Amino acid sequence: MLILLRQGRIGKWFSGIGQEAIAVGSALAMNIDEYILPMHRNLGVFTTRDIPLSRLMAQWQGKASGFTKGRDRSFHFGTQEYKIIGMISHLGPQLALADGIALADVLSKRKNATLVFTGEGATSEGDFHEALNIAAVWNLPVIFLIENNGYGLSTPINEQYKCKNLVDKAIGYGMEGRQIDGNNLLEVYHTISELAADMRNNPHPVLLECMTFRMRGHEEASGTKYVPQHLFDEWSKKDPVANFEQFLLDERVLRPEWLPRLKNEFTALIESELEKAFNEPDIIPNLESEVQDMYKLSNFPTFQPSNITATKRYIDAISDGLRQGMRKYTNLVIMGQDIAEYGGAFKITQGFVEGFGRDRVRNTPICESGIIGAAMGLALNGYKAIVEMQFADFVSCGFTQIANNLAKTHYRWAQSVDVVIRMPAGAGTGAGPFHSQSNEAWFTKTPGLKVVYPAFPADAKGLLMAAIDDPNPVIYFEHKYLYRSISGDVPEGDYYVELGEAKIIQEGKTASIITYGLGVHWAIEYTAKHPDFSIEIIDLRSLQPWDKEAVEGSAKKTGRVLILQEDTLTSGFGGEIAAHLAEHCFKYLDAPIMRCASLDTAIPMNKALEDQFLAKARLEETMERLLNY
Ligand SMILES: Cc1ncc(C[n+]2csc(CCOP(=O)(O)OP(=O)(O)O)c2C)c(N)n1
Ligand SMILES: [Mg+2]
Repeated sequence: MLILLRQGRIGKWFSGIGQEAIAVGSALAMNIDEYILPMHRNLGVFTTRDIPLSRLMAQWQGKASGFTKGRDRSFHFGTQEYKIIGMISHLGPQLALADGIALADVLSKRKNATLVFTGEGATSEGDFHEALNIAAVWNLPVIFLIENNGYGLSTPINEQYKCKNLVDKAIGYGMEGRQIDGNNLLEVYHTISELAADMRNNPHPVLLECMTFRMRGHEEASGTKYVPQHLFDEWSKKDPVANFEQFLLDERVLRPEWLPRLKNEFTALIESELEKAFNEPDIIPNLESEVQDMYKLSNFPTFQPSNITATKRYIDAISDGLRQGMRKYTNLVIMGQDIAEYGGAFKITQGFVEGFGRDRVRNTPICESGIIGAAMGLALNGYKAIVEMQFADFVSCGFTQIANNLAKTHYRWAQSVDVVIRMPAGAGTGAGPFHSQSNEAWFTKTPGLKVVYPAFPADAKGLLMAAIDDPNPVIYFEHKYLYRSISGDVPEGDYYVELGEAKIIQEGKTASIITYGLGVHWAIEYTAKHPDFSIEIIDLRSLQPWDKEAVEGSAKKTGRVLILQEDTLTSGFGGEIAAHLAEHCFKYLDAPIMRCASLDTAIPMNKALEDQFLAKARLEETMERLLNY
């Protein structure tokens, strides 16, 4: 790899020279059907699992027979075929995925262990803490393997952590910890074999610190000037490959005269596999598949809506949808803070533990990132997951997992991530800056996510069931103010509303109000106050994908459009609709497209201030301007 790099024939390369025993020894010790989640230096995991070298080379060269169709580099891919789940660049988020994978094994009573790697540098990330804590609290059979190679890029360990040994942290999590010589292949192999065998029968996590050294730069371009020479001198004596070779010679497993032949065979194999990849044609960009592969294709379920309906509050319709989903999919797991016996902050899952058991209705520690990561792990290992945010505001703590892991996985390596994030959002309850946000725009601009925002009980149920059914990550907004303030007829049994379909709430001729969530109710209130105006109200219901056809149709019909959103004005979703209409419906418009949104401030707690903040305060005035233009 170093030669190829110098020849400019491959891109970035993170060398594992000096650390080979860890990747190879641990991969040999794990059963072939057990998941391994390696990091950027762990070539040995991939070769030990017998992935053809030509495919690895093709991956690094961005060729079609690699694992990501040229979309991601180096080891940033997963493969179910080889039970390897590769990292995203952010390092730490990888760890919680192992929790979810292990949980799926435990729930389906498979006696498997899961192995996840981290560098010592990434143990400073909060994700490390969250993942270990979850695994400990839930007794998950995960080996958290720290490759302590002395440096995180240029940062030596004394600038990375203060404790004497990283393995000492195991005590704090209430789990077993071991520290071993990571340069001794046999020690790695035997330790992992023993730990895995133990946890297969008696699920529990272990923290394993493997002491080693990085003999090259972080990646080749960054050099090693910051590493004192004496460290290289000392550690080169402990080279794991040379020492293992000597061991085999001493034990007479190998004969010296075999060595040249063995090495020549490997060299020839590597060269021929490399040529295969180089001879493969370059990828020809295909616009359609690039866009399409962001999501897994999903089919809207065929179903017969029941004629029997019941009047339900918005909140009860959500519970109904959840319950229905739990009945339909026995592999569906709900996770969230206080959702089990306590029933959740808003009591949406009250009674669920009695109905579905604690395995599937899981209280979690307070760790949004770790739990969303665990949800992804469940999805990788055959489950479906719903994560309840206690408040939508707290989703910022899980942002990397959503925007970088959930959202990008299908595009990167064609793995769907079947996770719904429930988001109790919105203002109107005097809850202040951190319990009131309508933060849909954080997600609508991230390709790979679907985003829905129901305004009525029936849609709340139908969109939730459709979100659960959909194999892609769906961010499901539910408005707290609507929970107990509105009721409506909701069909019993299975009920789905197609993602991406808007609804005309009322027809009109003079102007259109395009809105969603609580905005729909403001619009209805406005038109009720002005029965003499002929206003059309469109409830978007879904924001990603959104119903361009319905919105364009309404704009063409009325020629005047007001976009009403509860979110703050700047860069809100309404801006996207306005831009789209300006581009596609300009000639039909009789007035500028107007936006009515909340103030560009944080959300205040005091009722009078909150009322002033909310878009509703400016609805009359904005409509007047639109109608009089
Ligand atoms: C969240 C995040 N911050 C910073 C980086 C940049 N970065 C990539 S690898 C790395 C060092 C990682 O050190 P360590 O975890 O010890 O792994 P090693 O490279 O030594 O194997 C850094 C800082 C990143 N990829 N992600
Ligand atoms: Mg390191």
